[in-house]
Amino acid sequence: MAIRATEINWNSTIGANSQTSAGAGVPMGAGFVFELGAFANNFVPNASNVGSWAANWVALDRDAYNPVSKFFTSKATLLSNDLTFHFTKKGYIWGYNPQLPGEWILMTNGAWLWPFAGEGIQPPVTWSIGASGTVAIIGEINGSGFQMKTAFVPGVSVPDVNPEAWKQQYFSTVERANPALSGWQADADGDGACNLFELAAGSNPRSWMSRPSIFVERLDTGSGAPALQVRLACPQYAAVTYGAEVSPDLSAWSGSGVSRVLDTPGEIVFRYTPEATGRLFIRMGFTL
Ligand SMILES: [Ca+2]
Repeated sequence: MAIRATEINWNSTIGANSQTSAGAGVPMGAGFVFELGAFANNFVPNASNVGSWAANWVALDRDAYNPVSKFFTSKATLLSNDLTFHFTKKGYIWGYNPQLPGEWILMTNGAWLWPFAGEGIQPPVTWSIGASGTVAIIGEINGSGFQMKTAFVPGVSVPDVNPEAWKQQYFSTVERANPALSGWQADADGDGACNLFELAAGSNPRSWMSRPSIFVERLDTGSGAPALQVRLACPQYAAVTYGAEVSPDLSAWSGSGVSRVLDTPGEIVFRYTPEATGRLFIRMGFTL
């Protein structure tokens, strides 16, 4: 069988300073994710249609920004020139941070047309944002004192997560065959949060310094007993179903009386409102 593949090396410049919309005082740091992809349905992104980007976005590869060496670099394999990745269509690199919702940069270049993934293995191509001709659709690039600077785009969702692509980002092929390390219930970095929890919360499953940010609170509603709520900072991926349950004894759990009360960008809150007597525990759960 003929092999159809082309490799795309895509990267930013190692060691280059990059910033968030807040400027030099808030450099691009841990949690930023860069995706190489294209927009389906002949969608052309611009600053006026940011609300529709995620729905039309098809990611081919994904890499976490390295805040120490200050760059991202990855190698994508293009297997076919379907309509979205047709060789007449442009490629884009989209950077965002699930833990800093709204900080976005989208970059492209007139030379970034999808290479031909035809018969035989084609020579690799390199798409570097430091190359001449690279432009930012939103955010800024190659400015004074920075290579990339995100813009603040409020109130719109980030691209959804693909669970298998997420695993590939953090686990090698050998590691993905080892459920004790890469299984959804496993805790690869030993920080107490299983891999599924880390995916749901947008944290890094291979770094104990990156943990889901979750809090349980008693809330005085002004009438009756205080309500109990659980609050998670997370990107609200559509691929993940977020839920919560309460229990009087950590044995019998029920979702009755629990509702999702507040969706602000980057946060999910579940609240139990019936008057509680005695002890009550609340937990959040995730399914794919
Ligand atoms: Ca973990």
